[in-house]
Amino acid sequence: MAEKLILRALAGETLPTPPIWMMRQAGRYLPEYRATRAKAGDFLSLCYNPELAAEVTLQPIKRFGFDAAILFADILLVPQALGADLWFETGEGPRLSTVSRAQDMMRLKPADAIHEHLAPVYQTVKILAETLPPETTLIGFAGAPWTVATYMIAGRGTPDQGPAHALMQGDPATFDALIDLITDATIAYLLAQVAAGAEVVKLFDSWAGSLKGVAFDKYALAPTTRIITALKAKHPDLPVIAFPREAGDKYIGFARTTGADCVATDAAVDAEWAAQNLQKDGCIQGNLAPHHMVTGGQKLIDETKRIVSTFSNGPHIFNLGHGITPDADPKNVEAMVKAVRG
Ligand code: 1CP
Repeated sequence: MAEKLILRALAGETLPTPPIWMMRQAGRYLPEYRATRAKAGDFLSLCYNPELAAEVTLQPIKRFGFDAAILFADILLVPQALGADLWFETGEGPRLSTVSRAQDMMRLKPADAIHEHLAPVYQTVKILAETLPPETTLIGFAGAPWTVATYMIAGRGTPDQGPAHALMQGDPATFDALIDLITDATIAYLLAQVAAGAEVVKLFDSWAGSLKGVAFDKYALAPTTRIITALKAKHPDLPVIAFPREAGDKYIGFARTTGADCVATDAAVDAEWAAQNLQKDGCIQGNLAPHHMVTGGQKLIDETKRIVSTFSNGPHIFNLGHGITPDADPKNVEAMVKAVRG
């Protein structure tokens, strides 16, 4: 049987204390991250520098003793590997060349052409697999096709994913071709991460909540199912975590339908409800609201303990409901870890 706590929880075991890691655990709230990023030059140079990317991946493990390390990279490296331009505007966020009509698709590369561009990421995974403490699980990841498509279509983050919805309605053939291309590229990318040493993979569908009804089934459920089916055909025992953020009622049955071993729940999901409706299908990850990492105090301790106790009758990985923010205080992270581990 697997010794690592995260692998045990993902295999369905109810543990006396849930294992813990944190979305965006390597990031700007840590002074040591900012120092290494400065050494690399900028964020993208850091992503493509295997030694430094491995270093920042390990920083939160050394500081907090988390049970999992998540590869330091970004979901937008896949569009870049497919041929999109990608840059980060300081203080604003990512910018990409856009896909808004059939001709834009013709400028993109085929899915199996991504590996040369992404080779440094696989090298980061390899370094991590060789250097992580034996009790720490290595998580690889990718963005889910819908979420990646929203950035490729709009060329940036959008509050309502308007441009992506417009393309879905206005030119469904181009939209479907883009989703298919990203799906194929994601399968190839995650298989390469697993070959390099990733033990678990996570699919981030950060904007799944803006897909309603049939669109959710077609563009969140179906691509995720296709990816997980392809991964498990080659690696039947590979655990997969799916994060259909803000999916609401659509969380019900998501793991069963897609084949995911675990669903990550956002902070809007009531833990009591999730324990009743979701945990019977497998492991739950989540779901402390990230603002507690900024505000701290007794509320942080009480909320942490409430979540741990609510999920204590089934398999659970403690995490935030979304990424930790740059204004978070590392002392609050320490307090959270202590509250989980008792
Ligand atoms: O200035 C900096 O140093 C860049 C900030 C930053 C970081 C630390 C970005 C830009 N990406 C990352 C790393 C990152 N991104 C990881 C690494 C591992 C870890 O968690 O420690 C992961 C897993 C991601 C995933 C990611 N990138 C998502 C999905 C998860 C989520 O937060 O919803 C998304 C949507 C992105 C896109 C992205 N990259 C960066 C930003 C600021 C954004 C959001 C852009 C937007 O919508 O406006």
